[in-house]
Amino acid sequence: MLKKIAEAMAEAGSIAILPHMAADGDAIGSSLALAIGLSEAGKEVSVFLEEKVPHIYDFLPGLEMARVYDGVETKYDLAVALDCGDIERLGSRKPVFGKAAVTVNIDHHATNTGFAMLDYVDTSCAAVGEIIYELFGQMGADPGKDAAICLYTAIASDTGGFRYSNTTSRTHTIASELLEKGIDVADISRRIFDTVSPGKVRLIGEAVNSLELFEDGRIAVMSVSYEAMRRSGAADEDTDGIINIARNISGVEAAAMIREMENGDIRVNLRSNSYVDVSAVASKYSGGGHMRAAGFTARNSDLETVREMLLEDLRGML
Ligand SMILES: [Mn+2]
Repeated sequence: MLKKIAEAMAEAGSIAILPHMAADGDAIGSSLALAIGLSEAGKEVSVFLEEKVPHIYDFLPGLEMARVYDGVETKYDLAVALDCGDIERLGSRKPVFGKAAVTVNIDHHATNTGFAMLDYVDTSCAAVGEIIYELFGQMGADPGKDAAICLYTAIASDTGGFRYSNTTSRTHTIASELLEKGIDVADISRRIFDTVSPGKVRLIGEAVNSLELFEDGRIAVMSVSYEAMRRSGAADEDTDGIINIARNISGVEAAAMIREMENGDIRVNLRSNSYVDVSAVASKYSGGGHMRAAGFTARNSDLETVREMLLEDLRGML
């Protein structure tokens, strides 16, 4: 299938690349790497984003090919969704995908719904970045230093710096080959892992203050109201990774961060350490993800209701 996708891309003149909404390092890094590869192959490439790229990714090569989608419906020969478990993750960009002559879905989420003409879902890959690296091979292309920076960012992001259980020997092999391109690992790591905004530090304070432990400390829940979010001055992207503080507490198996958005929606991020399948909980509420990291959005609800609902689900899984 990956070969078929490479062939379809070779035949296409214009290609739209669509990472999931609230794009993370894997979604953005994979998208930019693919954009660099395809534009070097002479394709007309656009990366359409749902929101502005988080500042920590400002250093990535290829950003000049990316922009926030403005709603103008252009027909592409091929549109590819990256790191999207389902079509709803494309948000306002669904028409760009739907109108393309050929649609492609490249992902690694077990909950992927297979929504394209050409679906390639490999759940054994830690990051979509690994699949894009292989796609370069199928295209007969060699990633240069710029694409390598993007792919390394993608893979390092989704593996938490090669620390999560999704990290495989192949993950390291690919990373090793990316290092051969002369990328500066220390610089990339510092930018994506060790840089925080003042707003994020204040938001961490709010989240930690809200922390509650249940079931002898096996469940950890953090709840952040919109008011707390506003008070901290944090941006949406600043919520990234805060849930790990709860997950990392000794004795905790399942952690949830429940956050009230400006529009009243409740965003839930879930993590587990060894046996609770949080993707099953997320699926129940039309969300998705992986066994150890998943999420969903609850509409027409409130923090307290979602918290109660989740607690019941998580208790049932211990
Ligand atoms: Mn991913």
